[in-house]
Amino acid sequence: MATKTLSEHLEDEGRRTPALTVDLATLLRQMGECGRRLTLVVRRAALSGSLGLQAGGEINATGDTQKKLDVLADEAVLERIGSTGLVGAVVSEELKEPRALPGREARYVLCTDPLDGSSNTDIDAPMGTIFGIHRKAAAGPIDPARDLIRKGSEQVAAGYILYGPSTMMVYTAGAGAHGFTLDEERGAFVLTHETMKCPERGTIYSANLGNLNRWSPGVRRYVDHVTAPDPATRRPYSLRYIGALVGDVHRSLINGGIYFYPADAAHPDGKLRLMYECAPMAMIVEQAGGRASTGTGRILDIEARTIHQRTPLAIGSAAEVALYESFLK
Ligand code: AHM
Ligand code: MG
Repeated sequence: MATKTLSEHLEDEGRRTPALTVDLATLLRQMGECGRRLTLVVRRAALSGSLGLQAGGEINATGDTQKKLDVLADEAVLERIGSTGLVGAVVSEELKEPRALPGREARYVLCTDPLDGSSNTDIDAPMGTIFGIHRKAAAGPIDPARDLIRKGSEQVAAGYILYGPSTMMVYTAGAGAHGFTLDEERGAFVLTHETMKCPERGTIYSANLGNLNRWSPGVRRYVDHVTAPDPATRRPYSLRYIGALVGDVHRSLINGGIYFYPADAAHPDGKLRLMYECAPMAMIVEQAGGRASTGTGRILDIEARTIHQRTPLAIGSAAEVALYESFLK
């Protein structure tokens, strides 16, 4: 039976991996605490009157109507991360501008989608929290151009928390991706998926096919290909779509397969946001041996221009993402 807690694992890893500093371990532990808190918030949402839209129908930084749970999740992340004094600024899907946090020792920047897949709030379906962590180039006040507008490859850690039948936290600090399941009886995340390996191939594709007619001819030809029967290559692939990136990527990590959200007429740069959705998920999947691409280039190599910029995304099994790319050439 699995027994090692997230805290114990971080201590052990910290001794083995110099990049996993004490401060970084503190931030990862606090994100775990945040996941514990949000597990309760999400589970009790119908009972506590937290389903539905935020009063006033506010529109968040990227044009989505905020749900009550989006706001509660954002507050939980800011509170937990703020309490460490280690983070100088938080970039969040729910905040138009980066939120500066006090802390003389603040050497990190946290990018987060506090509640990803929040269209699932009211139907009791999976959702997640995504985060990526950058180290500031220098101590002192945040310099947006230098500290916030970064490449995904510069992240020092990334993770997600999946609120499903159980709550799981998966993180990487550049030495593999490790998964923990929340043991609610112990009140701790326990290591259940050490050194996760994304299968090289998979037979599931995951995308919002409602957008099919808006996709480029290359993406449509790819869909024709994976749905054409060919037993030798295990086609047709099956379609699965949770509608929460965290859930769809988690399945791809475990079972193999691909998730994609391409550009289309309504989303010329794709829908998903680079800094707090695509880059963290890309770091985790690459650390597990998978691949994350715009369709034509590596997600982690994109130079961000703005904190809320979007990018097309294809992510999952290395060979499946390479196949997708071959149709976009
Ligand atoms: P959100 O951060 O506002 O929840 O949007 C991101 C979500 C992803 O989790 C999911 O894969 C995608 O948007 C679903 O979009 P669509 O409803 O267009 O299929
Ligand atoms: Mg999201």
